[in-house]
Amino acid sequence: MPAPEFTLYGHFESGNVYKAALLLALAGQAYDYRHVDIFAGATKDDGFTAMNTFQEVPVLLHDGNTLTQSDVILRYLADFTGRFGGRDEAERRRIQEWMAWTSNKLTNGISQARFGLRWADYDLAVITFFQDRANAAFELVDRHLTDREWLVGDGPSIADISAAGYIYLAGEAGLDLTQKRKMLAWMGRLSVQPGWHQPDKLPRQDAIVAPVATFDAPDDGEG
Ligand SMILES: N[C@@H](CCC(=O)N[C@@H](CS)C(=O)NCC(=O)O)C(=O)O
Repeated sequence: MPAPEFTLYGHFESGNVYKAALLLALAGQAYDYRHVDIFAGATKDDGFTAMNTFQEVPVLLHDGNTLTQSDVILRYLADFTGRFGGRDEAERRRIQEWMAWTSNKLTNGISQARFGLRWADYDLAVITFFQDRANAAFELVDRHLTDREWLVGDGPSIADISAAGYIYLAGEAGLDLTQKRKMLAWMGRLSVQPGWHQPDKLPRQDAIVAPVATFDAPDDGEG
């Protein structure tokens, strides 16, 4: 079997890495995976910084391109595979709107509350601020899904993957989703798509070494 075309640098606790890994799986793309020990400062060393000036995971390498920022990675993969990117220009624009909003309100709310609860020593008021931000975003998503199955168009897109990818981690941010019925049903629809996997699939090695894992394309992905 030829080596996968894609290499993903990530950390198993990262929701942003999960988003990229999830789209690779849903689009049926095999990839090599390299663990970056973000808690030991591995994103700050010279080698990593030369690859990603933002000093963050995920990073995706493909065909001589170095992609950073999870939503840019999603757009790149959607364009490359011809899947999940929207059917026409109008849908593409709507998808970009959703991803910009998601990053600012929804992901920011969940990720900061989760970080504050799990790893940092934030004041309760700070955690509550970010939980409120996430809850307001959930309200909006739930309302938007009242009479539709997907955020944009009539099928799953990178807008859904970008938003739902992080919402799967909401429990770790102390957020309760039980009243968000439409949102839960939508996440359920995404989680039965061929190739879908939970956020905890990525390996837990502690050093950047030659690929720590290779994920084959899922059998049931359309490729
Ligand atoms: N806006 C970025 C956020 C990436 C991000 O926050 N990555 C975190 C892990 S979730 C990270 O690498 N943190 C390590 C660090 O900042 O040193 C994206 O969407 O990819």
